[in-house]
Amino acid sequence: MQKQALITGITGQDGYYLARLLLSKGYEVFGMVHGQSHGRLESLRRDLPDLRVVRGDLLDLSSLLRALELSDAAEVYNLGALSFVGSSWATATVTASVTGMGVLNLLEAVRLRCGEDVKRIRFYQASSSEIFGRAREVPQSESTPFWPRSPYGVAKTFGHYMTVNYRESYGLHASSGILFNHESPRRGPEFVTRKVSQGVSRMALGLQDRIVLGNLDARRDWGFAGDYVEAMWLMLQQPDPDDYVIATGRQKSVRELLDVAFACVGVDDWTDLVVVDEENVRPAEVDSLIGDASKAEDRLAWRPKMSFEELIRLMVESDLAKLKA
Ligand code: G4F
Repeated sequence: MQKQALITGITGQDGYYLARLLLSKGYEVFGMVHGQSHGRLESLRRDLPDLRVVRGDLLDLSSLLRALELSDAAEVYNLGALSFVGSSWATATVTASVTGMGVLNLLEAVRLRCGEDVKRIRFYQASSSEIFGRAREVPQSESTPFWPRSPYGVAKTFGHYMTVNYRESYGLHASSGILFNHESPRRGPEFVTRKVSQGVSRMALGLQDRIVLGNLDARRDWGFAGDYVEAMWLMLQQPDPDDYVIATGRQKSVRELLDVAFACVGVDDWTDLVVVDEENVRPAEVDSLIGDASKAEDRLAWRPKMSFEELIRLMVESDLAKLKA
C-alpha cells in the first residue's frame, strides 16, 4: 500500500532532497507551503512534478490539522524553520515562533490527529548541531550537553526538547535528527559554502573581484544534504523513536573551504581575493563543531557517502554551469 508523507519546509534544500528520496521509494509526498505564493515553488514543481502541495503554517494549529487530514500522512518530517543563524539575532522573536513554537504546534497537531492510536503517525524533527553551540565535548554526540549561542540555536533546542517530551509524555513515535551542516548545489546563497562556491565561480568568469566573508577560523563538520535525508527516512523506519547525531566526523575551517573551492578553478593563493567584513561576524559565534555519528552508524547502518572535497567541487561546478547557461 502506498504510504503518504508530509514535509514542512518543502521549498528548502532538504525539502527537495527528502521529497525526491521518498518519491523514488513510492511514497505520495505532500509538501507544506505557507503564504499565498512562494517564489521557489514553481521551480520545485518543475523538478518534482509528482509532488503534491498543501497549504499550512507552523504558526496555525488548525491549518496543520487540515494538512494532516488532507495528506493522511503516516510520516511527518518537520523541516520548516527560519534556518539562517546569522539573521536570527535581528529576527529573534519570529525565529523563536517559527523554529521553536512551530515544532510544538506540529507535535500537538500530530498528537490530536493520532488520538488513541499514538503510533499512527511517525514524526521527524530537524534538530541541529547549533544546539551544541560552545561545545562542551569533542566530538559531539547525543549525550553532549547543549549550549546554544544564537536565537536560532535556542529555538532549535526548544524544538528538540519538545520532541523528546512528546515522545516521553504521550508515547508518540517522534525522533529528532541532530544534523550537522549539510550542503549541496541547492544550498541558499546566504550560507558560507554556497557564498564561496558562487563567489569563486563568478570570479572565475570575471563577474566579481572578491568575496566578503566573516570569521574564517570557524570550523564545521560539513556533509552532503543528499546523504543526510536518507538518515531522516531511516529514523522513521525504526521500531522505536530516538535521537541521532548525523555528521561526517571530519572537520574543516572556512579557510580550508576556500582552499578547496579556489583550487577547483586553479587558484592556489586566495589571500588577496577574500575580504573580512565585521558585518558578517556574529555577536556570539559557534567556533567549532564536529559530530560523532556512531549511534546512527550502529543502529541505522547510515554512513555519509560524499567527501568534503567532492561536495565543494560539485557545488562549484554546478554554479559555474548555471552562470555559463
Ligand atoms: O554556513 P553558515 O551560515 O552555517 P551555520 O551557521 O553553521 O548553520 C547551518 O548549519 C546548522 C547545522 O546544521 C543549521 F542548523 C543551520 O540552519 C544552518 O544550516 O556558517 C558556517 C560558519 C559560521 O561559523 C559562520 O560564522 O561560517 C562562518 N562564516 C564566515 N563568514 C560565514 C561567513 N557564514 C556565512 N553565512 N556568511 C559569511 O560570510
